Amino acid sequence: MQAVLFDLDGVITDTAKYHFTAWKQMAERIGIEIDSDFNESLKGIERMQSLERILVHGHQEQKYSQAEKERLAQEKNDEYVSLLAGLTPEDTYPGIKELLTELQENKIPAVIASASKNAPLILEALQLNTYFHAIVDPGGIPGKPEPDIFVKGAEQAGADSVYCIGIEDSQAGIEAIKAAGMYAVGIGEESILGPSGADIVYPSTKELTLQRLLTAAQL
Ligand code: B16
Ligand code: MG
Repeated sequence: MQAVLFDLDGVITDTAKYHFTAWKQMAERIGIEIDSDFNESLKGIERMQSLERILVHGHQEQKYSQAEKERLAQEKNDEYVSLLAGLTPEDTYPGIKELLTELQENKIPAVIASASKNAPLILEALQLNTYFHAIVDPGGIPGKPEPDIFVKGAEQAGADSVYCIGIEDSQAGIEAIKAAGMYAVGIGEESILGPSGADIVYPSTKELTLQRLLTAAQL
C-alpha cells in the first residue's frame, strides 16, 4: 500500500452533524425543510453545490441572485464555524489516532482528501496536523463525486492510485474514490454506501486497523 486518503467530515471526526445543523438552520430561514435522508445527498458535496441542491429541493432554484446565494452560503459557514469552536482532540473518532500512528510507523503517507475549505482549521483543533503528509486544497478542482480530490491526494503522496485506499462516509466520496481507481472503504451503512461502490463498509472507525485494511484491499 502506497498511501491512505482520508475524507475528513464524518471519517476523522463527527463534523458531518454540524454541517447538517448549519444547513438545516439556513434552509429553515428561507422556508425549506431538509431531513436526514436528504442530507445524505449533501455529504461530501462542496459548499455552493450543496446550496444549489437545497434550493432545487425547495423549488427555489430561480429565486436568488449569485450575490444572494453567496450570502446564504456565508451564513451557513458562519454558523458551521461557530459550531466548530468547541472541537478538541477528544472529538477525534475512535481508532483514527491509532491508525494514523500505525501508518506513520510504517512510513505510509496519510493524506486528507476533503471537500472542505475548513479542513486545516479542524485538523488544528484536533491536533492531528503532524500525522498528515498533505491536505488537498479542494479549491479550483472539480468536487466529489469527480475523482480529482483523490487523484490530487495520491499525487501529493507520490503514490499510484491503484495502490491507494480511500476512506469515506459519503455516497459522493465513495464514487470519487472508485473513479480515481482506488480501493474504497466506507464508514457507515452498507445499504447506503454499498450501492455507491464501496469495496467494504465498516459501521465505525473503531474497525480501522492497518492489518485489516491491508488484508481487505489485498495490498
Ligand atoms: P466547507 P468532506 C465536505 O467535507 C462535507 O461532507 C460537506 O458537507 C461540505 O459541504 C463540504 O465538505 C464543504 O465544506 O463548507 O467546510 O468548505 O466530507 O469531503 O470532508
Ligand atoms: Mg465526509
